[in-house]
Amino acid sequence: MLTIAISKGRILKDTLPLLAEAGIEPSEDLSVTRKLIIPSICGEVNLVIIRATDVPTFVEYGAADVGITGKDTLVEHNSDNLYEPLDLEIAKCRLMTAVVTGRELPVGKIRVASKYVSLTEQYFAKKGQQVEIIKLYGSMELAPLVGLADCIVDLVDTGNTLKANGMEPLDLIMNISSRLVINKASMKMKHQQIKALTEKLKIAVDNRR
Ligand code: PRT
Ligand code: MG
Repeated sequence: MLTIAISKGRILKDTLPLLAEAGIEPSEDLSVTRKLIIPSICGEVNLVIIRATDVPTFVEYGAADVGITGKDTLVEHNSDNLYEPLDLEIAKCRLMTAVVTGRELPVGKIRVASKYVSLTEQYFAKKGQQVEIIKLYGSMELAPLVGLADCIVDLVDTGNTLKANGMEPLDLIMNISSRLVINKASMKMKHQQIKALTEKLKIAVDNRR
Protein backbone atom coordinates (compact mmCIF):
# COMPACT_ATOMS: atom_id res chain seq x y z
CA MET A 1 0.00 0.00 0.00
CA LEU A 2 1.25 3.47 -0.89
CA THR A 3 -0.01 6.49 1.08
CA ILE A 4 -0.17 9.84 -0.70
CA ALA A 5 -0.74 13.03 1.31
CA ILE A 6 -2.38 15.79 -0.72
CA SER A 7 -2.95 19.42 0.24
CA LYS A 8 -6.64 20.22 0.30
CA GLY A 9 -8.03 23.30 -1.40
CA ARG A 10 -6.75 24.55 -4.72
CA ILE A 11 -3.81 22.14 -4.90
CA LEU A 12 -6.15 19.15 -4.51
CA LYS A 13 -8.35 20.44 -7.32
CA ASP A 14 -5.33 20.64 -9.66
CA THR A 15 -3.82 17.37 -8.41
CA LEU A 16 -6.79 15.05 -9.04
CA PRO A 17 -6.64 15.23 -12.87
CA LEU A 18 -2.89 14.51 -12.76
CA LEU A 19 -3.40 11.52 -10.46
CA ALA A 20 -6.22 10.26 -12.69
CA GLU A 21 -3.85 10.33 -15.65
CA ALA A 22 -1.45 8.27 -13.55
CA GLY A 23 -4.24 5.74 -12.92
CA ILE A 24 -5.11 6.83 -9.38
CA GLU A 25 -8.71 7.78 -8.69
CA PRO A 26 -10.40 8.16 -5.29
CA SER A 27 -13.06 5.55 -4.54
CA GLU A 28 -15.30 8.26 -3.06
CA ASP A 29 -16.38 11.75 -4.06
CA LEU A 30 -13.93 13.97 -2.17
CA SER A 31 -16.33 16.91 -2.14
CA VAL A 32 -18.89 14.81 -0.26
CA THR A 33 -17.04 12.32 1.95
CA ARG A 34 -15.93 13.21 5.46
CA LYS A 35 -13.35 10.44 5.51
CA LEU A 36 -9.73 11.50 5.94
CA ILE A 37 -8.27 8.34 4.40
CA ILE A 38 -9.67 7.53 0.98
CA PRO A 39 -8.65 4.35 -0.83
CA SER A 40 -8.05 4.56 -4.58
CA ILE A 41 -10.20 2.54 -6.97
CA CYS A 42 -7.16 0.43 -7.93
CA GLY A 43 -6.83 -0.54 -4.24
CA GLU A 44 -3.07 0.04 -4.19
CA VAL A 45 -3.08 3.59 -2.86
CA ASN A 46 -4.55 5.47 0.11
CA LEU A 47 -5.10 9.19 -0.26
CA VAL A 48 -4.95 11.41 2.83
CA ILE A 49 -6.26 14.93 2.33
CA ILE A 50 -4.73 17.45 4.77
CA ARG A 51 -3.71 21.09 5.23
CA ALA A 52 -0.95 22.14 2.84
CA THR A 53 1.35 23.06 5.71
CA ASP A 54 0.95 19.59 7.27
CA VAL A 55 2.05 17.69 4.14
CA PRO A 56 5.84 17.99 4.73
CA THR A 57 5.39 16.77 8.33
CA PHE A 58 3.37 13.69 7.32
CA VAL A 59 5.90 12.74 4.64
CA GLU A 60 8.95 13.51 6.76
CA TYR A 61 7.76 11.13 9.50
CA GLY A 62 6.72 8.45 7.01
CA ALA A 63 3.02 8.77 7.90
CA ALA A 64 2.66 9.24 4.15
CA ASP A 65 5.14 7.83 1.61
CA VAL A 66 4.53 10.57 -0.89
CA GLY A 67 3.13 14.10 -0.69
CA ILE A 68 1.97 16.91 -2.92
CA THR A 69 2.24 20.50 -1.74
CA GLY A 70 3.42 23.98 -2.75
CA LYS A 71 7.05 25.02 -3.04
CA ASP A 72 6.19 27.90 -0.68
CA THR A 73 5.21 25.43 2.04
CA LEU A 74 8.27 23.25 1.40
CA VAL A 75 10.78 26.09 1.56
CA GLU A 76 9.14 27.55 4.66
CA HIS A 77 9.09 24.10 6.33
CA ASN A 78 12.78 23.63 5.40
CA SER A 79 13.12 19.88 5.69
CA ASP A 80 16.23 18.21 4.29
CA ASN A 81 14.63 14.85 4.95
CA LEU A 82 12.51 14.78 1.79
CA TYR A 83 13.21 13.98 -1.82
CA GLU A 84 11.64 16.43 -4.25
CA PRO A 85 11.89 14.66 -7.62
CA LEU A 86 9.18 16.37 -9.65
CA ASP A 87 7.72 19.81 -10.32
CA LEU A 88 4.03 19.12 -11.03
CA GLU A 89 3.62 22.60 -12.57
CA ILE A 90 0.19 23.09 -10.96
CA ALA A 91 -1.18 25.73 -8.56
CA LYS A 92 1.34 28.20 -9.94
CA CYS A 93 1.72 31.62 -8.37
CA ARG A 94 4.40 34.05 -7.19
CA LEU A 95 5.62 34.88 -3.71
CA MET A 96 5.89 38.67 -3.68
CA THR A 97 6.19 41.71 -1.51
CA ALA A 98 3.24 44.08 -1.80
CA VAL A 99 2.40 47.57 -0.58
CA VAL A 100 -0.52 49.97 -0.52
CA THR A 101 -0.63 51.45 -4.03
CA GLY A 102 1.51 54.55 -4.28
CA ARG A 103 2.62 54.46 -0.65
CA GLU A 104 6.38 54.47 -0.12
CA LEU A 105 8.14 52.28 2.41
CA PRO A 106 9.47 54.16 5.43
CA VAL A 107 13.22 54.65 5.83
CA GLY A 108 14.94 52.26 8.25
CA LYS A 109 13.37 49.25 9.86
CA ILE A 110 10.06 48.19 8.28
CA ARG A 111 7.22 46.04 9.55
CA VAL A 112 6.30 43.11 7.32
CA ALA A 113 3.24 40.89 7.77
CA SER A 114 3.35 37.34 6.42
CA LYS A 115 2.65 33.72 7.16
CA TYR A 116 6.05 32.96 5.61
CA VAL A 117 8.23 34.09 8.51
CA SER A 118 11.35 32.19 7.53
CA LEU A 119 11.18 33.05 3.79
CA THR A 120 10.52 36.70 4.65
CA GLU A 121 13.44 36.82 7.07
CA GLN A 122 15.83 35.31 4.52
CA TYR A 123 14.67 37.58 1.72
CA PHE A 124 15.12 40.86 3.62
CA ALA A 125 18.36 39.69 5.27
CA LYS A 126 19.83 39.17 1.78
CA LYS A 127 18.78 42.70 0.83
CA GLY A 128 20.27 44.10 4.03
CA GLN A 129 16.87 45.52 4.99
CA GLN A 130 16.03 45.52 8.70
CA VAL A 131 12.57 44.13 9.36
CA GLU A 132 10.18 43.32 12.14
CA ILE A 133 8.11 40.35 11.00
CA ILE A 134 4.52 40.01 12.11
CA LYS A 135 3.27 36.46 11.72
CA LEU A 136 -0.29 36.17 10.44
CA TYR A 137 -2.25 33.07 9.46
CA GLY A 138 -4.39 34.65 6.74
CA SER A 139 -5.77 37.84 5.18
CA MET A 140 -2.30 39.36 4.94
CA GLU A 141 -3.69 42.09 2.66
CA LEU A 142 -5.47 43.59 5.62
CA ALA A 143 -2.30 44.39 7.58
CA PRO A 144 -1.09 47.51 5.71
CA LEU A 145 -4.65 48.85 5.45
CA VAL A 146 -5.08 48.98 9.22
CA GLY A 147 -1.56 50.11 10.05
CA LEU A 148 -0.33 46.75 11.28
CA ALA A 149 2.49 46.54 8.72
CA ASP A 150 4.28 48.61 6.06
CA CYS A 151 4.21 45.77 3.54
CA ILE A 152 3.28 42.11 3.18
CA VAL A 153 4.85 38.99 1.76
CA ASP A 154 2.18 36.82 0.15
CA LEU A 155 1.25 34.70 -2.84
CA VAL A 156 -0.02 36.48 -5.93
CA ASP A 157 -1.76 34.86 -8.87
CA THR A 158 -3.94 37.23 -10.91
CA GLY A 159 -3.22 40.21 -8.63
CA ASN A 160 -6.97 40.75 -8.15
CA THR A 161 -6.91 40.33 -4.37
CA LEU A 162 -4.23 42.98 -3.99
CA LYS A 163 -6.01 45.31 -6.39
CA ALA A 164 -9.34 44.90 -4.63
CA ASN A 165 -7.64 46.06 -1.44
CA GLY A 166 -5.84 49.05 -2.93
CA MET A 167 -2.47 47.33 -3.01
CA GLU A 168 0.12 46.48 -5.65
CA PRO A 169 2.85 43.85 -5.96
CA LEU A 170 6.39 45.16 -5.58
CA ASP A 171 9.18 42.56 -5.80
CA LEU A 172 9.20 38.91 -6.85
CA ILE A 173 10.70 36.64 -4.20
CA MET A 174 10.08 33.24 -5.77
CA ASN A 175 8.02 31.50 -8.44
CA ILE A 176 5.80 28.84 -6.85
CA SER A 177 4.27 25.58 -8.06
CA SER A 178 3.34 22.30 -6.41
CA ARG A 179 5.90 19.54 -6.01
CA LEU A 180 5.97 15.80 -5.48
CA VAL A 181 7.87 14.94 -2.30
CA ILE A 182 8.93 11.51 -1.10
CA ASN A 183 9.93 10.06 2.26
CA LYS A 184 13.53 8.84 2.12
CA ALA A 185 12.88 5.45 3.75
CA SER A 186 9.82 4.83 1.54
CA MET A 187 11.99 5.57 -1.49
CA LYS A 188 14.09 2.51 -0.52
CA MET A 189 11.35 0.23 0.81
CA LYS A 190 8.74 0.90 -1.89
CA HIS A 191 11.09 1.79 -4.69
CA GLN A 192 9.23 0.09 -7.57
CA GLN A 193 5.85 1.56 -6.68
CA ILE A 194 7.21 5.07 -6.13
CA LYS A 195 9.33 4.98 -9.27
CA ALA A 196 6.30 3.91 -11.31
CA LEU A 197 4.14 6.67 -9.81
CA THR A 198 6.81 9.35 -10.39
CA GLU A 199 7.24 8.28 -14.01
CA LYS A 200 3.51 8.28 -14.71
CA LEU A 201 3.12 11.72 -13.14
CA LYS A 202 6.08 13.01 -15.13
CA ILE A 203 4.44 11.83 -18.35
CA ALA A 204 1.16 13.51 -17.33
CA VAL A 205 3.02 16.77 -16.61
CA ASP A 206 4.97 16.59 -19.90
CA ASN A 207 1.77 15.91 -21.87
CA ARG A 208 0.34 19.19 -20.66
CA ARG A 209 3.14 21.40 -21.93
O1 PRT B 1 -6.84 28.65 3.01
P1 PRT B 1 -6.41 27.77 4.14
O2 PRT B 1 -5.73 28.52 5.24
O3 PRT B 1 -7.42 26.78 4.55
O4 PRT B 1 -5.26 26.81 3.56
P2 PRT B 1 -4.21 27.21 2.52
O5 PRT B 1 -4.15 28.66 2.28
O6 PRT B 1 -2.95 26.52 2.93
O7 PRT B 1 -4.80 26.43 1.25
P3 PRT B 1 -5.10 26.96 -0.20
O8 PRT B 1 -6.18 26.12 -0.77
O9 PRT B 1 -5.28 28.44 -0.19
O10 PRT B 1 -3.79 26.54 -0.98
C1 PRT B 1 -2.56 27.08 -0.62
C2 PRT B 1 -1.50 26.69 -1.62
O11 PRT B 1 -1.94 26.85 -2.97
C3 PRT B 1 -0.30 27.59 -1.46
O12 PRT B 1 0.59 27.08 -0.50
C4 PRT B 1 0.29 27.67 -2.88
O13 PRT B 1 1.26 26.66 -3.05
C5 PRT B 1 -0.92 27.41 -3.78
N1 PRT B 1 -1.45 28.65 -4.38
C6 PRT B 1 -1.44 28.94 -5.70
C7 PRT B 1 -2.05 29.67 -3.75
C8 PRT B 1 -2.38 30.62 -4.74
N2 PRT B 1 -2.00 30.12 -5.95
C9 PRT B 1 -3.05 31.86 -4.37
N3 PRT B 1 -3.33 32.70 -5.23
N4 PRT B 1 -2.36 29.91 -2.45
C10 PRT B 1 -3.00 31.04 -2.11
N5 PRT B 1 -3.35 32.03 -3.00
C11 PRT B 1 -4.07 33.19 -2.43
C12 PRT B 1 -3.12 34.29 -1.94
O14 PRT B 1 -2.69 34.00 -0.63
C13 PRT B 1 -4.01 35.53 -2.00
O15 PRT B 1 -4.86 35.61 -0.88
O16 PRT B 1 -4.92 33.82 -3.37
C14 PRT B 1 -4.87 35.23 -3.21
C15 PRT B 1 -4.20 35.86 -4.40
O17 PRT B 1 -4.77 35.42 -5.59
P4 PRT B 1 -5.01 36.48 -6.78
O18 PRT B 1 -5.41 35.65 -7.96
O19 PRT B 1 -6.09 37.40 -6.34
O20 PRT B 1 -3.70 37.20 -7.02
MG1 MG C 1 -5.80 29.92 1.48
